[in-house]
Amino acid sequence: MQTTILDPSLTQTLAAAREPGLTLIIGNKNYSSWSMRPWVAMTAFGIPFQEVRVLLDQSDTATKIAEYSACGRVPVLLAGEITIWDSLAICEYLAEQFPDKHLWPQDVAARAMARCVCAEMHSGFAGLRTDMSMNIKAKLPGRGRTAAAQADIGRISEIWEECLSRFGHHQFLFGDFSIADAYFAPVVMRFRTYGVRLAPALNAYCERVQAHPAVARWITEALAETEVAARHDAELPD
Ligand SMILES: N[C@@H](CCC(=O)N[C@@H](CS)C(=O)NCC(=O)O)C(=O)O
Repeated sequence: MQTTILDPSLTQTLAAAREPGLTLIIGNKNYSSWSMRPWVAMTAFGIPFQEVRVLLDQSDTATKIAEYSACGRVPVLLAGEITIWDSLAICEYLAEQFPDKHLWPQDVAARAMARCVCAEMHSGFAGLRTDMSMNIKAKLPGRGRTAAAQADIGRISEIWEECLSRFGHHQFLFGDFSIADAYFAPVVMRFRTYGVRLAPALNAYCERVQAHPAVARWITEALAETEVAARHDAELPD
């Protein structure tokens, strides 16, 4: 996989990104939880792609993202002439394009629940996202525990317990690694940064997610980043 930091003045960069094959536009690995999801899914399932990283919180971030999508957010997947600008839509597109890789669980009931928990993550947990934003490098134990974040931690624990006991056979949420685990990987990162205490079975799940080669690689690359996004490093609520 090739990584490019985009300079929009280089018009050939966009042309290169439109070459056949898949190009995933992401933000900083340290902060961009939405980027982490499809990146981890693609890496975990051995789907080849080129990576373009756009640095968040820079004066030209919006201009750079606009080169790819009017949505103004990352991740964005370029698949030839097709542009997909939302993490869940990207994961669905990949599952459809690579049916033999089984990105969703194969069992119909497990797959329905996997889609529910991803949709719940995608549209909810605003407390966790606002008050305990992803910052892989940071160590902020005990911080960010607003009532809303605490309620979200409770609901996520409930989801994980149910998935692991009903479908996961105490491995990943639905047994084999799936989009659902990629979807909750940024939550695992937050729980690590903010020192969230969990039941032993859920701690063990977090360990397994962190040890997954795709997640471990994202973490290593996040830790190696030197760029800072001021808004993401801003003071967090106690
Ligand atoms: N619902 C979108 C959310 C994407 C999103 O909010 N991305 C953030 C980065 S994690 C972003 O691009 N923010 C724009 C900015 O910070 O300038 C998705 O699932 O892809």
